[in-house]
Amino acid sequence: MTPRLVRVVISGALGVAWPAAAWAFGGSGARVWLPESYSTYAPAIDQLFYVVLGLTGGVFFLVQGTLLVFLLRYRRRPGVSAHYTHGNNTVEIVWTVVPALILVGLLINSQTVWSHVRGTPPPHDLELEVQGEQFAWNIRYAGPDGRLHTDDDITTINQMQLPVQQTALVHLASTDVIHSFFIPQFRVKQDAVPGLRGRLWVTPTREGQLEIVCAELCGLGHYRMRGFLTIASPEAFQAWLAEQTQGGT
Ligand SMILES: [Cu+2]
Repeated sequence: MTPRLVRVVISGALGVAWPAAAWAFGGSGARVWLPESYSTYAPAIDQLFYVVLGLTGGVFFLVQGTLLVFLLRYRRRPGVSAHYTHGNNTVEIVWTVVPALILVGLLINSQTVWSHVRGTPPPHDLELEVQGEQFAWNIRYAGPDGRLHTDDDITTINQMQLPVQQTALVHLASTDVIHSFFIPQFRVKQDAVPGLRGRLWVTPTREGQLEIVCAELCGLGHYRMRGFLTIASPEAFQAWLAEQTQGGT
């Protein structure tokens, strides 16, 4: 196999990979994997995902391209005998050190994102509890006293509302089996485990209507365990909450 053929194979692989990547991650409308983002930390998580995907995708094409080149170049041919080679120390050091550095970089990057999303929550504007139950989401807001689990709590079933640009602290619980509280647009997915209290926070970045999904097979009615989330202006949220107070407890 000639060096020219090697170049053709590599540029061919890149020629396929590059437009595919541009289509998948580029401009508006060409969204194939991740749904639109609605939380302050979603862009950082997405960026990390795309960096890891780009690196592993690049390595994939590089390895497969090299495999193809070697298959063609060192195929059995009449009159050409195989020869023994022990390897190359320089190449081995390079392909060990470079991935190690990339992994350390990814570790630092992902740890930074992780500690922001799952570390100490920032000061919150409101606090609520989400309790999974076969097969519904019980939502509990603190009443006028600002504390959960008191007489003036406001409770709803499968109806959640959050004010835009305000930070909500969410306590997660379950009454029966393991459920998973999943709002893809927030990039939030966390198990609600009986006997444990989970905690997460979110600051919605724009108004809209989203769905709350249970992402853990939790029984026969798992398919219908579905809640609705409205992200509204702070005024509309307060009005809704007042409405729940009057109609509820
Ligand atoms: Cu469930």
